[in-house]
Formats: sequence, structure tokens, C-alpha cells
Amino acid sequence: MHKPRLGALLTLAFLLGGTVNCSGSADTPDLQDLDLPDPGRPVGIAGAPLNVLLITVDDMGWDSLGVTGSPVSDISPNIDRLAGEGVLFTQAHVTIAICQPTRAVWMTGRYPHRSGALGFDPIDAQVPTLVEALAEAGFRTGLMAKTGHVVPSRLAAFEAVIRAKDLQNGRSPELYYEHAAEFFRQAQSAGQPFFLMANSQDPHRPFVASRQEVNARGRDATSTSEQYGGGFPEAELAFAPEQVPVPGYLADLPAVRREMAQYYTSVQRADATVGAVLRALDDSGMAERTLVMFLSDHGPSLPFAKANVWMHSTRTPWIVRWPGVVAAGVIDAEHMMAGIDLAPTILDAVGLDNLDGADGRSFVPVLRGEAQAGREVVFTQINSLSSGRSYAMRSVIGRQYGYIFNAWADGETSYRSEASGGLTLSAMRDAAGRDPALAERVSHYMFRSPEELYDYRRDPDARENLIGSHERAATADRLRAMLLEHMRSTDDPQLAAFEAWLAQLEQAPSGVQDPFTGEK
Ligand SMILES: [Ca+2]
Repeated sequence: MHKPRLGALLTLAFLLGGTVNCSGSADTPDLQDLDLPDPGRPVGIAGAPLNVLLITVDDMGWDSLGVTGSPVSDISPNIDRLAGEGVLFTQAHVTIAICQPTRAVWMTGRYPHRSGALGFDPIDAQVPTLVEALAEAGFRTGLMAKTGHVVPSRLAAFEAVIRAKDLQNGRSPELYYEHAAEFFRQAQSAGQPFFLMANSQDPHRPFVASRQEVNARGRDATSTSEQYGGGFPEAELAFAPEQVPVPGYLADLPAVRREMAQYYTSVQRADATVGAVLRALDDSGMAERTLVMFLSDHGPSLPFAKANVWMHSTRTPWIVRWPGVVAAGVIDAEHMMAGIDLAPTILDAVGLDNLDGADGRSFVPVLRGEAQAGREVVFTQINSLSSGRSYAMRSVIGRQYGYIFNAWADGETSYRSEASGGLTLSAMRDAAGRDPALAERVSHYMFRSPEELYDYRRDPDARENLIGSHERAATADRLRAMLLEHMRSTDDPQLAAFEAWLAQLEQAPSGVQDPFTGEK
């Protein structure tokens, strides 16, 4: 971790109720003498039990925020402020880039194939969950929106459940404020510590002012489903197409820009929702004894991001604010954080044991400012999508390289997901008729190849597959071996397919081989 800046130390001193002047001759004890609360005990700074507020946004790219480098002005003032009050992990990945299984990973601390929730499947009956552990320990538990996606089979463990339809499809900052404030009041009057998971359903499709939103308005205004309903807040496009960037993994076409303007408008509303929930916490007077964790459930619903395993699919801006423990304004670009570690970390922070059988482990030591070994890579995957279509993918991602095994890529099966709807993919397909390079890119998206290797440091948008490169052969072998070991040790159902692929490689004559024709 980087050393906290002076501003961070001043904030820390402020939180501890003292002041420090710049000459160092403070009228309070030196910082090293301050008696910080032991983060291993479930206490906040005032000695009261530690509360947990977990705020998530839906389908938001890691680099869509001001604090992670977005050039869009005023895109995320609330999330940026939160990052400035805690630590921001810039090398964090969720485990699977789909709404329901990624949340099952958070709730169980397990890889999808170790909980049963490979896609839109319930977790196995014997698998324990974060919310049940906290409820059993006396926490008042609450859930806002995404109620059909956060371990729906254990929904009863949440004492307060505020459905998307009571939050205008999970998109009204004002309604989040009201319901969060009411939840905090109830926890306070009951004298219980709380765990609130507040999920914005922005910037999930339909994006603000999109044709998809127009279509969904009629459908969702009267919806009684777990996941949707309540209509959509009135909102106009906040950004003109020329004011927003087009991600490097897409093509810069007029229709893509239009959709990106819709996406960023939705991101800005997600930020307003985050701000509303944080304001409700501030107004409750409990902020100083509340750990706040923020992250996106995965990357945007755009081609080459959501429901895939490239870097932009799973990378997430992960923020933790923990008054008195986490110094303010810290940026951690060293440790690779993984979605499997969410539940173990929250449980450790409040002084409870990890869940039985969890694959993840607590990163509380990192929050304390210590280095933690074994954070060089993360493992990500895709199984089946919301449509039920199956596209098995496995990836290992380090700070520089990422390797992908596409078990489904046979040269004939074509890929289709929710991100295939809307304006972007169809605009890219249309333009591909006039642009051979774009045609090749679209073809890669549709069909893939069994293996991919990227230098994400040089090529974050995964545009150049290095798998056939002689110079990178050793890197590919190293990552193949890491993935194989991981799949063996976690009893991955795709293990046989991966072993068969590796055996085929072994038998092939040395040299670069076309995955479909076998030609060198
Ligand atoms: Ca999502």
C-alpha cells in the first residue's frame, strides 16, 4: 500500500477527535501514539459495535468514475468522495461478470462451481452465507433492490427487504435515501448493529433515455417481479455523445457514442444513489462506527465486457471506508483483490469466523496497511448466461498478463448475450461490412478461439491475442499451469475439457497452431 498522504493523516486525526498541525508539534499525541481500535474486534470508533454498509452498482465499468480516470466531468462526485475517505483498490476483480452468480460469490465466499450457483442457479442447500452468519450474530440485515439476484434462496435471512419496484426499478436516489434512512432508524431503535446491502440497479440496461428504456417503461410500470418494477424515474440524457469516451474495446461509431452517452447518464444516476445512501448514513449519526464497502458487480453491459472474462469484464473499483482503521485517500495498486474475498473480509472486520468451506480469505490485514502475500492473480469464469445459453470460459488474470480458456469455442457456436442488444453491437456489425479489421474483431467476439493471451498493461482492451507469440510462449505456459492447478484444486467441472485441450497441445508439433484447422 502507498503511504497515506498528509491529508489522509489529517482526516484520520479529525476522526479521532484531535488536530495535527503541519509543524508536527500537535496539541494531541503523535499519530504513532494514538490508540487505534483493534480492527479484529467488532467495534466502531465510538466503542459501539461495527456496522456494515455494502453499496453496489450494477454493470458499471471500473474506469467509469472520476477517481479511476474517467474524462467525463462530474460523472461521480459521491463515489469519488468516498474513495478519498478510504482505500481504493485498482487491481480488483469480481469472480464472474453476471449479476446473480457474482452476488452468490459475494454471499458465499466460494467460486461458482463450489456453491452450485454457476449461472442463475440456487446455491446448494448446505452452503452457508454471509447474510445468515450476520443475522445469527445479531445484526439487523437489510437488502435494497436486486432482491431476485442476491442469493434469492436465502432471502428470508434479510430482515428488511426493499424491492426494486419500491425504488423505481432500483433507480431513484430519493427513494434510496428514504428507505435507507428508515432502515438505519429501525436498527438504531432496536439497538442492533446492522448490515445493509444497498444495490443500485443503475447503470444496468435499459440505459437512461434509450429505446430499451422506452420499451421497458410500459412493461415494468406494473411488474410484480422480484427484480424489476415501479417504473423508471424521469431523466433526460445528461451528456451529449461527443462528451463521452468510447471504450477502446469498441469501435468509435455514431450509434456507439449515442449508447455510451446513455450509459454515462445512468452511471451518473448510480452515483447519485450512492450519494443518497451515504447521506442517509451521515444523517443517522452512525457513520463513524460503520464500515462502508463499495464496488460494481462487474463490467458494463457492452460487447467485450459483461458476461465474458476479459479484463474489462470483471475489473471493479473496490472502495473501503473504515473510520479509525483505513487511512483516507489511499490507492492500492499492488494487491489483486477477488470477489471471493468479500464475505470473509466483512466477517473478519466484525470479528466473526469465516464461512465454512469458503475459498476466499479476509483482506483486513491489507486494510490495516500491511502487505498480504498470494495476491498476484485472480481467477474468473463464465458458465451459463441469463438466457440459459452455455459458454464455459476460464481466466487467470495478473497485473500484466491474462490467459483465457474458452471451452465452448468450436468455430461454429456463436456468442450471444444481453449485451448484444441495444445499439453498439449492431452498429459494429453494420460497419464491419466496410471495414475488414472491424469484421475480424466482430468475428472474434462471436466465435473466439480456444485460448487467448493478453498483455493488459500494454493492451488493456484485449485487442491483440498473443497466444501464438513465440516470445510469450513461456508466459502462456506459466498461466496455463496456474489455471490447471486452480481447476484441479477446486474440482472445476471444466477440468476435463481443459486437460483434453492441453493434451492436444502437447501432441501437436511445436509451433503456432491454428485452433480450428490445426495448421501452423
Ligand atoms: Ca450486474
